[in-house]
Amino acid sequence: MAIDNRDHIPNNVNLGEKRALQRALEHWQPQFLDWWKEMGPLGFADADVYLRTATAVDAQGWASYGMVRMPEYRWGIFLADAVPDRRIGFGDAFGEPVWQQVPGEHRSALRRLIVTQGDTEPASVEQQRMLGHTCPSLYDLRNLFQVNVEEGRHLWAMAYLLHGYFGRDGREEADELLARHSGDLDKPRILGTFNEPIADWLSFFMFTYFTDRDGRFQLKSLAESAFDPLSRTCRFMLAEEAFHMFVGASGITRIVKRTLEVTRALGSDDPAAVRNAGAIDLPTLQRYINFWFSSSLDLFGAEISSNAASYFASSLKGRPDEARFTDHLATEQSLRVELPDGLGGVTAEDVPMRSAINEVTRAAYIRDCGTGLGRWNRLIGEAGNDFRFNLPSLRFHRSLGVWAGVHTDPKGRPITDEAWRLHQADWLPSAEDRAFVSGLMQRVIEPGKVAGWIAPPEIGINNAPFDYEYVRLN
Ligand code: BYC
Repeated sequence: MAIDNRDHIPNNVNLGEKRALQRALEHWQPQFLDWWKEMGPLGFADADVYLRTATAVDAQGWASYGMVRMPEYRWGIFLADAVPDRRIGFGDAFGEPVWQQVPGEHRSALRRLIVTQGDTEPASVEQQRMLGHTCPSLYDLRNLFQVNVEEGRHLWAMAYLLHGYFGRDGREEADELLARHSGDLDKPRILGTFNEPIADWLSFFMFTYFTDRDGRFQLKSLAESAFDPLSRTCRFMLAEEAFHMFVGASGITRIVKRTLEVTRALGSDDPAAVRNAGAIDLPTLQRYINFWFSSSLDLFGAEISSNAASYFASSLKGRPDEARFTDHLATEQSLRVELPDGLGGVTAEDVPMRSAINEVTRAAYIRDCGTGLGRWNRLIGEAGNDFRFNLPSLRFHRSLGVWAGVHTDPKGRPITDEAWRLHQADWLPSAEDRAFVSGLMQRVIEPGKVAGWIAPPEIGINNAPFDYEYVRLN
């Protein structure tokens, strides 16, 4: 179904014929806009930004580009086309027709999943609120804003489900999505990573590489859901999400390139010399990787999780790309999961597959994270440098699950508290690293110019050149 952009709320869900729902969402819309004004990008409400907006969900229509002021962005409700005769792909209801309404017995679990997903979207906009003031180029500024407006749209996607399928509790939860705030001591966002500050662009690129990728895998798992409206909305969100990860992957690639250029010019990769020359040394990049990767690993939940087992059993949340698995009931298999042995070592346990679903999803995520590192390491190798990035062990620096509170080195070897205190600054960004990175963040807004710590992109947006005026600051 085509998107009707003349509607007050653009949508392809026939909103005009669902009067009560339309009224409820029209009531929520000004609250959303107030939230955007208060918590969205600070100071750019009047800027014209070269943004893509969805005008249809098919391959041609979903990316229309033009100059838009962010508060006038057409946030709407877009579901991927329904799959005819779609059947439930996993869990106890495997093979049955998917649901168009929420079964009473699954109502609260499903609402919890939708709220948790929805909570991350505005959280990320809040985390990135100040970044516009230190953008390395107009191209990057535009990409930040594209990511922000789309996270706002993903919030709309979840608010629609809450309003449309969960009655009064859903409306209250949709209000709460605008009331919690990232890092707020009294009303923080639900998941840990979304309360971490994103104070500099290096963190932004790491976040879009590692944390948005968690989003990709969670959305893939929710796209498998028996609740068809959730599945359809997640499938469309995944199309938008790809760009966010491109921003992260290409951003880090450009930083690495610039560091290698500086290293070549200096004839040295001494971190202090690289820093003096205004680039980010590779060991600092590794520490940022360690931080954002380990924080994002927590987002998959505990290794052994009765929540995950019951989501799977109830066909609410599957595994990413469920069709690739052979056994969709997952009642017979088990997965070997590593645990601390309580004596400073590592042991392993066979866990029934349904209870280990978070671990299966985390493993798929870790494999996917490796692709960017492979590319960056190739660039480093081609520059004749011996340094290589590594993903730390999944035991390293965890705040959630069986490894929470157990100190290990990046290889996952348990270490004493004393050794942790001694080496922490070698493995995670220190206050000094953060101060250095923050010192590099100077705003560059001349078309075609870029900050000294990052290389320009190879191509622009939608075939426009790099020196296109992607943002007009009015
Ligand atoms: N921090 O059995 P457990 C994205 C809670 S990112 C704090 O271990 P479960 C995006 C958990 O809620 C994707 N609390 O795990 C990216 C539970 O609480 P309740 C977001 C945490 O339930 C960038 C308790 O601990 N989407 O889209 O199997 C920009 C025990 O849970 C954390 C989703 O997450 C944490 N890290 O799985 C913008 C999908 N982890 O219920 C957007 C929806 C867990 O006992 N969420 N807890 O009060 C889920 O599927 C699951 O809630 C989780 C946790 C995967 C997060």
